[in-house]
Amino acid sequence: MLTIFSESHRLHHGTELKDGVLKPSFEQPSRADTVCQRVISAGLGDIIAPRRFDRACYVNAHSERYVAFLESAWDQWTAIGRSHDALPLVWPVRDLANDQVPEFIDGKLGFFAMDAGAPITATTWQAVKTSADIALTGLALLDEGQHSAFALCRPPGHHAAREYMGGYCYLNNAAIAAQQAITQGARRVAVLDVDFHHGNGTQNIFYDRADVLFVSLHGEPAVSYPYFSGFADERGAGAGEGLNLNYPLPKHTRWAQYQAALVEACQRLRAFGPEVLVISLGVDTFKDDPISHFLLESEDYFGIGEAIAAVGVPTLFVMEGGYMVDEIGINAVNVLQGFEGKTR
Ligand code: Q9C
Ligand code: ZN
Repeated sequence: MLTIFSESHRLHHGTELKDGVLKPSFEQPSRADTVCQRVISAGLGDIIAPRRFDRACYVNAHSERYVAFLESAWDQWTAIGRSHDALPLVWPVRDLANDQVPEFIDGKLGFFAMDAGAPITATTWQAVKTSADIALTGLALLDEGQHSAFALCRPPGHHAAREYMGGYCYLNNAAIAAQQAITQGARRVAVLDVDFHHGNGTQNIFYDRADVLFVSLHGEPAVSYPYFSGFADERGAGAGEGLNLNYPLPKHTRWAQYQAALVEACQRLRAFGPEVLVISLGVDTFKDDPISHFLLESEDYFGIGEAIAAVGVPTLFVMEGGYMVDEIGINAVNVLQGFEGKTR
């Protein structure tokens, strides 16, 4: 399997609130480098650079005004003399929600964000754009006849919705690739999200769509970020009714319980008859992940790849979460090798 990777991801590293204190984010550059090293040491296949794509490829999954905001936020932030990471501090909750984009940057940051977990630095946009281009390059490889590809994206994408960033995510790399497949003529595309956290952004983007099935396995919202989405009764709307499937799982979920949900999810994916399958590949379901609470072991990740292979569709793997442990490389590559038929 080919891997698409760029060292440009190192242009992004920011801060986040942890226990009320601003600290370096768990979402660190070393993550992607660890996974890349494992791709090499496991002999997964060649590593190639991303191609460049036009910003028009990000619009459709996202709105024009949101992409324009991401491109210009740092300049607006520094124009008034600020130099630390740009972070939002006020949000349009429930009764305050309307469609007016504020003029001032503090208002814009809140309007286009779900939380303070997506800091913007001077070089964030360059890393974010390259991450989306990595996913789009992976999709192009499938078009060119590859049965699978690994988009080693960083920053991740699945919390980014049509019009907001959050949870370390800016552009939704998996959704952009899925949308590109549709734009290029695919009639049905499916996205399976196995990151520990609910893929609220991908759900938001495709919620009313009949041509994209979204399926997510994740920690139950009562005790897991992002807390306000990922319930089993969120099943899609309008033409997309029944085409959004959430599998919330309890704290301390182990492989047997996870596998049962995954196998059912994969049957639903297969029944939909997609021409392309996009996987939001997070490995923060691991027992030692510092911000999550499932208990998967490294060898279980072969089983995730095996279940995905049973769907029997050309598959693009897009890297999402997995934090601060040496095993993220082993676990991510175990999924890819499990997909290729290696079981131990
Ligand atoms: N103390 C992804 O895995 N913070 N995003 C949760 C941790 C945000 C995770 C609280 C987690 C976002 C792509
Ligand atoms: Zn996650």
